[in-house]
Amino acid sequence: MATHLKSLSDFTHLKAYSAEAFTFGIVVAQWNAAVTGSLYDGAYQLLLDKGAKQDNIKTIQVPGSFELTSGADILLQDASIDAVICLGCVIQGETRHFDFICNAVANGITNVSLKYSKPVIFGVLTTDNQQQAEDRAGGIHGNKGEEAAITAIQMAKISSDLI
Ligand code: DLZ
Repeated sequence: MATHLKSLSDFTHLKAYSAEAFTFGIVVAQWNAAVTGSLYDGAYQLLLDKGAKQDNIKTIQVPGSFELTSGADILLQDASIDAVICLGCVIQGETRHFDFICNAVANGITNVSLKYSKPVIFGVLTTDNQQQAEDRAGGIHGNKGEEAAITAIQMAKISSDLI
């Protein structure tokens, strides 16, 4: 049964979910590695804290965020994986690269999720500058890698409840 949220910003109930029964894939972009490394540490530790087994967390690295979709596709060829977390950091530059990469990743993640009928989580920071990225990768605005991991656990649970 769906949980009634007091408000849309009330995510406290999500922290109750257990990751013990699930297998996760994590794809990490190497571009802006200091930031994506922190996102990864946050996501990985959160999965462990929620009961996931180390053997049930499969990680691959890809060159940049543009390749996160391919990485998720590769991981999901392993049918044992219940959900994939994509972690990247795209920082606004002076070229239109930013828009192309952000749009491609968002669409690509949606498509790969629908192709395999498995949750693929968008854990990609899209920021104006380096400081905003650091603030969201273990800084003053928390760690978005942890939030991505919580989302992955919730979605894996929803999937398994329905199948
Ligand atoms: C090329 C590029 C640029 C300019 N900026 C970023 C970025 O801010 N974050 C990121 O993850 N990747 C970036 N890349 C690399 C692309 O994602 C991709 O790896 C290359 O275009 C090769 O396909």
